[in-house]
Amino acid sequence: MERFLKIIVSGLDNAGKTSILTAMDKKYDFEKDIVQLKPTIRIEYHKMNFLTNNAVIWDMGGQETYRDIYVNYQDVYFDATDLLIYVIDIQDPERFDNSLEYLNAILSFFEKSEMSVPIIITFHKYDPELKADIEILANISRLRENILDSYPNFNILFQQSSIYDIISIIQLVSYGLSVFDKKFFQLSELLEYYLEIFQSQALIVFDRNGIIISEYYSDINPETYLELLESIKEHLFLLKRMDEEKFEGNFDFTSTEGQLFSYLLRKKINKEMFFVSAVLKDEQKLNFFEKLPDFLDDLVKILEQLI
Ligand SMILES: Nc1nc2c(ncn2[C@@H]2O[C@H](COP(=O)(O)OP(=O)(O)O)[C@@H](O)[C@H]2O)c(=O)[nH]1
Ligand SMILES: [Mg+2]
Repeated sequence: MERFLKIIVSGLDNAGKTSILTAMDKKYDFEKDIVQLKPTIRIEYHKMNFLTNNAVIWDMGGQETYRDIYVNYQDVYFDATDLLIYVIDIQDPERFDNSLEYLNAILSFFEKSEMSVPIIITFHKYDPELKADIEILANISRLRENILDSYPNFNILFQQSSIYDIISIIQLVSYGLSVFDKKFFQLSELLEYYLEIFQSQALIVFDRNGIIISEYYSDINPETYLELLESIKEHLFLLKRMDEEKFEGNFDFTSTEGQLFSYLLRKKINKEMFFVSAVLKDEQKLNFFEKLPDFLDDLVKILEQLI
């Protein structure tokens, strides 16, 4: 039987929940369903496939009336939750307390019901131009510490996201799904190890839908990072096309700046298609191709267990 994972996206109204899901819909062609439960209650469902899992994502309204309903009928809404993604608008400090209260209502229910639900808290609207904003960064670390202190028994991952930073949205999806299988950690370790060996800036493994299964980046300065984002976006577009056109083979090209060289490789394992993207400096090319077969061998060993 097919198993559907239940993922809940929650947070105050205006936090950006629907925008995050809309950004994902566009990228991954999610199927969308809207269920009108009562005139006042409208929940949007987004369905997606990831490797062997199917997930249903619930977009929970965040207005006060909704919040009251969810809190009063917690078992109806939060029962059997596999993952909670909680969205906090990092540009709205006046509502931090309000948001923490709502988070507390949900987590208290999980605690009371003895549900160990993994949680991802994303500090959203962390737009690219805010990456060096001292106040925003201070608020993020304050909220983070506050939440970690308050809920020592929960497994909480923190993230920053913005709809103007598509990679952060992709990361949110990947982190969300990686919560479900420990092998994703092995994969991440493998990428970290080979990033060093290749002396590369980024190593990313995508599934056939362009969802990042795992990724690793080196410490890079913001300018390089932006350049990297551009080239990866190109990659994502390309691999989608490669899939559509049943194109056979690999792609390699140099980024516009001529500094970084990105390589995209398609790998079929059993019946599943994967894509590997590596971004590195031109002078590391030879070294990369020399060590690539070892990397692919190790990679296949882990991916085989995931499908
Ligand atoms: N600056 C910025 N605005 C955002 C971002 N995500 C959403 N918004 C804006 O925030 C507002 C509320 O978004 P919405 O998705 O409707 O929030 P929801 O009530 O949580 O579903 C809208 O005006 C969005 O355009 C973001 O990453 N950065
Ligand atoms: Mg909404």
